[in-house]
Amino acid sequence: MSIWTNLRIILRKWNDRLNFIEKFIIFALLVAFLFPLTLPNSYHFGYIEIHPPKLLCPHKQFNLYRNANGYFNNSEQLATVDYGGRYHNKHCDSNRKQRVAIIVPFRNRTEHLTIFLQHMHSFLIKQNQIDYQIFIIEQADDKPFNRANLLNIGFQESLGLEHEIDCFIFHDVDILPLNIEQTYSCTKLPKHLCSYLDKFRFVLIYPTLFGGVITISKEQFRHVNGYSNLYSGWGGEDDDFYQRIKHNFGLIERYPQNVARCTMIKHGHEGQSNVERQKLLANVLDRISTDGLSTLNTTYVRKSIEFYPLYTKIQAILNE
Ligand code: NGS
Repeated sequence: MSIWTNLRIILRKWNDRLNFIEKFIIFALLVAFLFPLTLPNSYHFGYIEIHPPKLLCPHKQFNLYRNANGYFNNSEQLATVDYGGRYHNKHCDSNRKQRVAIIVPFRNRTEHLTIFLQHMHSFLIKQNQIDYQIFIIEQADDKPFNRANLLNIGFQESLGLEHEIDCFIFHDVDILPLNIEQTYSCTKLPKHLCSYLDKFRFVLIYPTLFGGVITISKEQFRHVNGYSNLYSGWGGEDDDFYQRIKHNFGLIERYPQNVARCTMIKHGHEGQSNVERQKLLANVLDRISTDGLSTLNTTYVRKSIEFYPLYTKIQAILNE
């Protein structure tokens, strides 16, 4: 007897034994189970995979040169950057071009900063997708490093200098894009860039990872009240921010694995871990409106603003 005949006998027996309500419940359970299988894989895990926007006018005349360590470094391109780390390409005046602030939290990583600036300017000018300015936000005190607090400060201070910014890229200083197709600009939802790092053999370490490099529009960032200011020391602040985004917008975006590839500059220990992070992560949603941009002014004092050829540096002293 074939499998199909066996199945028909079993189904007929069931049909005789089960009443209408039982049949309906089984049908509903089957639909509930099968429907999600028709959605893209990533959807189940809180993110949606999107294709990178097509580049508006990539630079034909420049090539991406790698130096001996494999990082991009094209001095011809670096010469086109304006003081303060601003870049505006007059030859590609599309009104769809976004004005972007690249915000980099920083302390004691001067050798990374040099590599970062050369690599990022070379990469972004070759892409020629955005008008941008690089802001280095330095924590000028000895307290535990507070990455998220510095990102909020970068948001507020950069807008104080440049009112026209409409998109933000929050960027660690030790992460560098490898693939020119990874378009650096804001898309519909907040987006995780560099999801696939060489350090982790280009595997996404967990589906809700939202650290390293992200893009978000000015309105979206204001809408979630920015990052929490309370994560002093390493870890958790990006997971907190993911929850804020998920709560307000439902999903984050990512580019596919062959596109969102980045390298991490090798270095030693991350610094002091935040032992309070699990406690904070337990009540993220209760704190959204009372911890973030709305309370930022109580958390720091601006020490200086300095303009260098490849970046603008803002120093802040944190209160706690
Ligand atoms: C998680 C951290 C995140 C961090 C991620 C990747 O465990 O803040 O590792 O870190 N979350 C908590 O500690 C709760 S990485 O290895 O890339 O430095 O971003």
